[in-house]
Amino acid sequence: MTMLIFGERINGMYTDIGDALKAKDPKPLQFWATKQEEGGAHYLDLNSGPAIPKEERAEAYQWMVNVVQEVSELPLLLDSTNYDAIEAGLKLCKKPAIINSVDATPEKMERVFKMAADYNAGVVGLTMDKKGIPLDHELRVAFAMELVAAADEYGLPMEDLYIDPLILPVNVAQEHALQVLKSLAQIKMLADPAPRTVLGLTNVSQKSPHNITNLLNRTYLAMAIGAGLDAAIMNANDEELVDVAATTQILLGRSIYADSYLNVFRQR
Ligand code: THG
Repeated sequence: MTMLIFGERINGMYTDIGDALKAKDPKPLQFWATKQEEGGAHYLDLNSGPAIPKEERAEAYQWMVNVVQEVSELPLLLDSTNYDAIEAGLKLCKKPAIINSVDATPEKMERVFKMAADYNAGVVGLTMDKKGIPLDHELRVAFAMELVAAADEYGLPMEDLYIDPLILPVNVAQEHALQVLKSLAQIKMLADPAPRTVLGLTNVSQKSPHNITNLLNRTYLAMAIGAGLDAAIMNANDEELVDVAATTQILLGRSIYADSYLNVFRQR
């Protein structure tokens, strides 16, 4: 199974998308849906961000799902903390989607895992609870174990559970980067078959100077895949980042080497 690329760009934190959501202008969302698909994305993450007030989120979310599906056949990650908005979106998804995300709080896990069963969706499980994100990998892995147990209880197959040990910006939370790598390795040993793993990769370089953000993303992606990362919410239009993903698959023996392996990966 090749490394999965989840395109991050349809997110209201980007001003073009935030403005488009407020104006109900489909063009920027459709532009980025097509562009990320061309870059190599396997799924598209949809996050309305802070642009839309809470009471309008479900309707806005349905609009996002519809306009993106008009131009792209890619499956979607519904990225929201508002589960009514996610459920509204799930009703419209043409392909099995992934709910992004749930933390290890029992009430939330009940709602989300039941919803996943009802709509044949996958789930991203965050290794945190209402008290926040732990530093130590032991605590992250303990939350991962709770997510695995709940998925099992509600009948979600391990291949549909994506555990996210939560990478934070290295400029303000440097010590987390190594703990996340250790967590990835241990999460892959929690169950057989193992749950999948995912990160919001670009978090690592957030608010670092622009001349080093690409380098941070590319280097951390290679390290994380080496440790056990199966999927990343990432910039699908950084060609060298996508090439790093392809190269890891060669060096880990998951794709067969040919001098032209980059072209093979890009055309797949
Ligand atoms: N885990 C899960 N889901 C997530 C995240 C995660 N969803 C949201 C986020 N984190 C992943 N998506 C992004 C999208 C953009 C950026 C970071 C993560 C980002 N962008 C640029 C920046 O700030 O430097 C540009 C922003 C701008 O232009 O305004 O950082 O961790 N499950």
